[in-house]
Amino acid sequence: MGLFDKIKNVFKTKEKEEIEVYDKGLEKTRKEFVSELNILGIKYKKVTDEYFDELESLLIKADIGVKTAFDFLDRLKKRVKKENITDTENLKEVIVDELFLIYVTGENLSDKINMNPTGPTVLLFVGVNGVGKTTTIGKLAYKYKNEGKKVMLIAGDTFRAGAVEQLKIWADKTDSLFFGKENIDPAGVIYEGLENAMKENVDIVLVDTAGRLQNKVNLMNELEKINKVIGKFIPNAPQETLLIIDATTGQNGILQAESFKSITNITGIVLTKLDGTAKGGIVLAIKESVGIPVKFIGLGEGMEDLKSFDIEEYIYGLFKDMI
Ligand SMILES: Nc1nc2c(ncn2[C@@H]2O[C@H](COP(=O)(O)OP(=O)(O)OP(=O)(O)O)[C@@H](O)[C@H]2O)c(=O)[nH]1
Ligand SMILES: [Mg+2]
Repeated sequence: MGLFDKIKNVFKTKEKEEIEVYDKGLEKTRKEFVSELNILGIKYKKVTDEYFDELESLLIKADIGVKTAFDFLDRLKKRVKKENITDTENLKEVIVDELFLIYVTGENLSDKINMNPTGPTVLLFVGVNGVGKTTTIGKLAYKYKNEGKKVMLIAGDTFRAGAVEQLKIWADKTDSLFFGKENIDPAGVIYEGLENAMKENVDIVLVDTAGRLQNKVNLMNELEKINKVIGKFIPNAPQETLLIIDATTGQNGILQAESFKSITNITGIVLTKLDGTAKGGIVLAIKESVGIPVKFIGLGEGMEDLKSFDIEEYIYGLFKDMI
């Protein structure tokens, strides 16, 4: 079965709510990208150089990244030649197929969360101001609680007014344990929080941090200190350091990913606010330009609007109207 048919089948085989979140969350990107792709197909009917030029602008507009767009077009042109494709109508399938390949080829990047088999799993959340760190932690607490796990949230963002309280609200909402103190050093809070987590036999610890990037050296030192504290309690922890990126910031998000990658060991990306943007192509750009897997995507503000990233569902969400 070709990928195109496989994706068509996604809708039949997966749970309906799962699909609906992608469907709704990617509506903006889909409306813009797919409807313009359809218009382009009608306008040209035949695959010409002009068609490719316009396709290129379309891809860049969807924020798949300039390099990704060029590579993609190169591959597409090769296939057009090899498979003798002349009608734009027949190209659609190849476009979906090639976009999928951008994501799955290359390095063997895992989108699974690395769990600690012998003790608490610690997930550390980093990212600049307002990208959705605290909200993502709340959503994940909800997810893990539903899976029957004992969850603790630790407020490592100790400086911004209201940050501790905001996380506490999420802990209450999701019936998770909570540890937080205002106006003390983040590493200190995390230390005390982990002491509690060990005592309470917690399965998953989600650690919030402050979003500051004004001073790279400070941030690097602070993250190093935090990592040391966490590693002292649990060998090999944090099991994951997840960088949160706001999809609506487009290429700026890619720059943030590169910057954070240079100061700490980022193991995965959470791409938030995909529901609020027509730049859904950023998922592909991040993989191609930064080489870090997207592990979760945020498709709304609600507790249930976080999904493990699934490339087939993502492609389905993008191309539903086309296939
Ligand atoms: N539409 C939409 N909004 C989101 C999503 N994720 C987070 N938000 C919103 O983004 C805003 C900022 O989220 P926070 O979780 O406070 O962000 P933060 O990174 O913790 O911010 P700081 O602590 O100030 O650095 C809130 O209004 C959230 O509701 C998402 O996936 N979709
Ligand atoms: Mg926050």
